[in-house]
Amino acid sequence: MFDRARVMWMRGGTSKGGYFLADDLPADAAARDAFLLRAMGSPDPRQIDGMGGADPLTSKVALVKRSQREGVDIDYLFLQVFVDQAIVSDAQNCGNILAGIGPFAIERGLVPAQQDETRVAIFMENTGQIAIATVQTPGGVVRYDGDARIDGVPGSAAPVPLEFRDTAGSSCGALLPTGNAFDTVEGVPVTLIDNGMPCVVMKASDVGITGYEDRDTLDKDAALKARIEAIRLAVGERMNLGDVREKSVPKMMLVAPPRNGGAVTVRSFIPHRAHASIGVLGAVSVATACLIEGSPAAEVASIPDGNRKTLSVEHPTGETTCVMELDESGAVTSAAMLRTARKLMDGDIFA
Ligand code: NQM
Repeated sequence: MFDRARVMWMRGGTSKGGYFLADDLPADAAARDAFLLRAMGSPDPRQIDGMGGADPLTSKVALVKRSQREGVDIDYLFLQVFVDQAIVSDAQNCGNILAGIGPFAIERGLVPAQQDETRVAIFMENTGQIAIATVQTPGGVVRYDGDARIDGVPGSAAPVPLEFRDTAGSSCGALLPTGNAFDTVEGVPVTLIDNGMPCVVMKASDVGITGYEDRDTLDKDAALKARIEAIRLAVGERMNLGDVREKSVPKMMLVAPPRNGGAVTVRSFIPHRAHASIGVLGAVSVATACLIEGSPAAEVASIPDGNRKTLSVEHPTGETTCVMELDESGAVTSAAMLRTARKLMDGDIFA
């Protein structure tokens, strides 16, 4: 039985998880997933017998290997280990865990560190797209401390800017899988959108909340959760995601007008727990929905002029800024976001 593997535990953005070299885990997916469930302590709401933090945001895994692709350094596969179900899913990507991939790849010797900073081109296997991460490497060593701050994480750390190109239709095949600015599902106008993360974007007021609630209040709202889960299950096929009962996508995004000078306020469900802040590609997808004429999000958003837009997405613990580049037709061609990461431990994990 496979019962031990080398791992680095890292915070990536506002998430946390185990970073493995792909070769350090079994190639057989069933054996790999059985090991990861044991390692995280799933299924168990407290994950008491494993390393998971009893929260989907801290029950995450990255598998990393050197890429054979032209112009790409690293292949990254993200796995969501469900907390209270025996499920390990590769059906979604994760832009927060992505923030630790460059530092991890350099630390493990897969990418040579440059003098001041090192640019790492990362192929995101879950969605078949590329992200560029820039890692601080003064003197050829990864630097974790610094002055960059992201809401949802105390203190400051070295910046890890992430840039995404061509993320439209990452999992759904098209930015708007139904071709519509909105569809009405279970009586609620929703935009079905995928600009890096499949999302269902609706006005918070259309499902009976303000959109300014805190995470705990949302997590206790069983009626709201049941209502948005009914919408989620109804749109899986329409978003080309199939039966989504045992998938962590699409994410449910409830938007309201900004309150702190930003572009929009969001409360997201990922999909069964409220997010403490917002996912990276989730934020890109919501920001993109705000730019779609006639969408529910456009009704509440406050959007600056110009083809380069800095959009602050307000969330329960602050805001996340997305810098979006648009072409002449108004389509988003790239998105950039600032994240940070921190190495927490390096060693062996047992199952
Ligand atoms: O949307 C949580 C997170 C995420 C995903 C989730 C993410 C992204 O905050 O790119 O980062 O939506 O499950 O880690």
